[in-house]
Amino acid sequence: GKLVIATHNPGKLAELRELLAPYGVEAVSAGDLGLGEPEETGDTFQANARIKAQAAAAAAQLPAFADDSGLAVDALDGAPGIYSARWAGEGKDFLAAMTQIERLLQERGAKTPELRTAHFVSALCVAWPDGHLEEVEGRADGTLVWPPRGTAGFGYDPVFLPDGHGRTFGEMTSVEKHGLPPLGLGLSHRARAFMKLAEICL
Ligand code: ITT
Repeated sequence: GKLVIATHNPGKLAELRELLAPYGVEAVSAGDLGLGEPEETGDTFQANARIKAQAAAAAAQLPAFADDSGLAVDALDGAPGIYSARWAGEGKDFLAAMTQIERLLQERGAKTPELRTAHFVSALCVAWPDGHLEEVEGRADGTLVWPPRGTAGFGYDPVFLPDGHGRTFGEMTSVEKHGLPPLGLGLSHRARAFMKLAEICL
């Protein structure tokens, strides 16, 4: 059937399309449908994913798939967290957001990898027009490097070195970042969440 991908983030959209590709669903983006962006008033990733999926499902009268995600830095008490997009400001200046994180880490004397741990979270929600919901969450653990490395991916990818790997997400192809079988057991937060969702409803 047809599915709305309820995101206006091009990097996310590309990854979600790739993840969905093997399942033969016809995916149309919120942008293509001219859907607006609901206010993300939730205080968790899951709550915001639900807000986005339900708004798109109601507006399009189709099942809708949303991702709410972000980077949580341990030494910064989990910031930027659900505010990861907003930290980059209206201009989507992720270099500025990464520089700000680094400045705060330096202020806290976070020099060794053990003091620079962080994780990405992806909350995925599929909402149907009849009110049915499926919700899952995935997580990827790693450390933050400085300066940024690589130009692949989006957002905070160039500073995130996933545990057990020598390259940042910014230095990986999207296929490597997903790390799905047969290449791995799921690497990125989004791919890990997606694997759970696929088991439930794809
Ligand atoms: P939509 O709400 O339209 O989906 P958004 O960018 O506003 O787009 P979020 O509110 O979920 O989405 O913000 C998540 C931010 O966290 C996003 O802007 C990214 O910069 C960052 N982020 C999430 N997943 C990431 C990933 O895989 N790699 C790098 N950064 C990521």
